[in-house]
Amino acid sequence: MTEHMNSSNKKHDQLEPFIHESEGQKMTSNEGITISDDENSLTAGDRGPTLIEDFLAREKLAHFDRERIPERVVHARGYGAYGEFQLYESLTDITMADFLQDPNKKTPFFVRFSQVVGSRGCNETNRDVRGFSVKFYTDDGNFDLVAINMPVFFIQDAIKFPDLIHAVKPEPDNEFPQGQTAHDTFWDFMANNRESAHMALWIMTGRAIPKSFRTMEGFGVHTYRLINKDGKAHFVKFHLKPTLGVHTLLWDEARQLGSDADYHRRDLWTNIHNGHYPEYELAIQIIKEEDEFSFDFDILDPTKLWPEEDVPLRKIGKLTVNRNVDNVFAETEQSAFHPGNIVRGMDFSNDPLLQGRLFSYTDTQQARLGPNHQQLPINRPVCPFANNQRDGASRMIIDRGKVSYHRNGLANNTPYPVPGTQGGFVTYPSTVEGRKVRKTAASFKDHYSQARMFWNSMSDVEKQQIIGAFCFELGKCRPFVRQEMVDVLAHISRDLAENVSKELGTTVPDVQESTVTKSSPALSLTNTIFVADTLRVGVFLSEGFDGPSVKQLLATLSTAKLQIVIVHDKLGTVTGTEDVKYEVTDSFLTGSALTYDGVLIVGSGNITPYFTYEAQKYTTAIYNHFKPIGTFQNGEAVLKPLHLTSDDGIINDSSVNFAEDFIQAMAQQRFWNRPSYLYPASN
Ligand code: HDD
Repeated sequence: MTEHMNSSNKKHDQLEPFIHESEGQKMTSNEGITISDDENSLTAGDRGPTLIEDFLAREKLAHFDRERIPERVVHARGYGAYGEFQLYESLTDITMADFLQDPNKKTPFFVRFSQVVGSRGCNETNRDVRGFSVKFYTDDGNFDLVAINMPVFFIQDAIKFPDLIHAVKPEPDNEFPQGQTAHDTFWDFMANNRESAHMALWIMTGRAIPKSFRTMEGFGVHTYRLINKDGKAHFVKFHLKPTLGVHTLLWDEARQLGSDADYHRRDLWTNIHNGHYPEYELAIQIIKEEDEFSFDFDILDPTKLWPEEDVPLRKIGKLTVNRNVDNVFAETEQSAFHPGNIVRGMDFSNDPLLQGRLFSYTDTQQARLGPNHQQLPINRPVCPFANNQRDGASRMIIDRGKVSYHRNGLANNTPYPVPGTQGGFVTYPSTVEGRKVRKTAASFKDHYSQARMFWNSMSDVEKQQIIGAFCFELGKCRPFVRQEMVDVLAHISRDLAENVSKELGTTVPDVQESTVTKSSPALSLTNTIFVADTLRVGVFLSEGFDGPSVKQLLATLSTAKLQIVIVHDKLGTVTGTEDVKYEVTDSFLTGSALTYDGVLIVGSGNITPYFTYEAQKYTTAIYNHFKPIGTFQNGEAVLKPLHLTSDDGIINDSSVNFAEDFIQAMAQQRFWNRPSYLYPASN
């Protein structure tokens, strides 16, 4: 039994026999031969050559030589975990999907978060779209929601995907930059493929530099269908909404935090390990089939979103991520997702990007993992499976019996197909008509209206961030490419193009900007959820602090679900009056100001000059990144000499409800009224 064992979870039960413990065992070869010496090769004489007959050394080295498999062609860097999904209310009205019927049923899932561009070892705080793939192990087969953290995509047709990825990957002649979009070929692609205008804005927001996987939304992007038992279909889009809200880094923060390449996986693993289980609500938007043409965009176009104000979200259940993997290679690296993995009660739409994906994912898994990848423990369905497919590399199951064909008499014509009326998967009989053509539908040709709606929906701070991001990204490109992209921006918003041009030395062409005035408030992160749960408070504790009052304060903060990080001059313990002691989590040397969501400076009678110097350095960084600062007892003495120009988000203990006020400030997370240097032209 592993520490994860939970007998009510079918996936955990299924994995258990595959879990292999080496601890406490005698050492053997893979063939089971007991090894007596694992440090010395077999040689001819003490100082002689190694003998080829040394089957133990050969086996060990040859296996090592094959430890790596090809990384994913995109989304190579990723991190996964397990969880359980539970429905809020039955969806029988719109789908037959087994896992969407019974609110009492828990469906296990595996989730993998990823970055699109970088290689397996790239930096996790790079600006990039994030993948959010979920494999639901339903009782009726696997459903994969292969989502990203943005609701739209760069291109409309899958045939362009290789071009997009060639443009965004490191440039082939010199192979840099790694895992980033700030280079010529990417922006040259964006400027010359105008359908990407909407996505260009999304990737310049904070969403492309998420604060953590725990505070990231997921979007299925495409239009799918859900089908009920009467055969009635609805168009749907899938959303995953984090219960902590959507929170992002600032660009400057992302760059500094990048000194820890594992920033996001460390956060996810640690929070799951500590029992702070990330949660996401699964939601759908529904459009009736008869309303397919009622919108000013084509619902099959993946560069368009369905404004939530027009097509409301229906929250249908919750995903709780509650178990780390035992082995990243076996589980996360070998996981294989595919948007074509749908279950009875679902179907695709004609979205040309989705249609192309339906080919590409199985194909890539064959190349990366081989023809039997569905049999790997991580990918196996938890329901029974049987068919006449046989053999191939690394087959894991042992197929008993002579018969591997359909129709047969020898096995009583089994395995047998099940009619749609009795539980078999049936394709929705949508109508298809038309001549074979290679062309973009006229309804796919408006590239600027939703981009403009998105721009209109941003708060001033978000607009500043977008402008700043364009200044950085295009600033890394040659002047020709900068100008190409400013031309695109001018079609969306002249104001945006002018602000970016101010910094880049480009000129704004005289083109008609979009005249769309509509905005969608749901798109602005000012309207996300703000809670204190799991936020990290760096508590700067100096030796000799007032024991009882600090103890009481920190207990209150913990009750509000804040995570306390004790920071001190050095590791070990820090002791206050009445012998109150705390174990130090971070010293000023091992910690990093930007990993705290806020700070609490606790003074004492004997603050050391080193404490003052470091606490001030940290606090300045916290202040410049708009985060809350609390001072307790004479912590004020550390803060005062900094002469901070705004006291917005700075709470001192003269406040009657200090603890509550500080908790509330933590929940608010950023105080934008402070002087802003988000991009050079902003002042
Ligand atoms: Fe893709 C991986 C999401 C368009 C081809 N994609 C991949 C992953 C995610 C997405 C989350 C990581 C899967 C994992 O964790 O293992 N991709 C998307 C979304 C798209 C999209 C939301 C558009 C809305 N993708 C897209 C197109 C193609 C691909 C148009 C090709 C025609 N994607 C792939 C791939 C990958 C992949 C090459 C690489 C590794 C893998 O599939 O398993 O097949």
